[in-house]
Amino acid sequence: MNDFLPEIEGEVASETDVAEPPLYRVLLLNDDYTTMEFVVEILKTVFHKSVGEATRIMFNVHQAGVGLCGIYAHEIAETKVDTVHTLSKEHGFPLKCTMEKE
Ligand code: TYC
Repeated sequence: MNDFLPEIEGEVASETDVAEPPLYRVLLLNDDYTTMEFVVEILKTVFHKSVGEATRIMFNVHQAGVGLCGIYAHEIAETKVDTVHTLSKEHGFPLKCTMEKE
């Protein structure tokens, strides 16, 4: 027996035994004051979207009221939401962002 390795009894762990961290949708909310250019810039810089994808998401939020920016682990989602709010305030916009469990 190898004293340095833990003894494993029973079956080999299957993929379903491995705990997956919960994921969170980060959503952008529409408002009447934030400029379309600023929202596209946020989607490019904070969410790493291409210009085309950022523009598509921005128009989707503008029309539907809410839209998906990305899906992340809890701490990353929280940081994205905080960054959006900090940048929005710095630029004098009321842009809001939320997160919800997948
Ligand atoms: N509705 C804004 C306008 O007409 C644009 C906008 C889009 C604002 C998406 C916020 O999440 C948003 N200037």
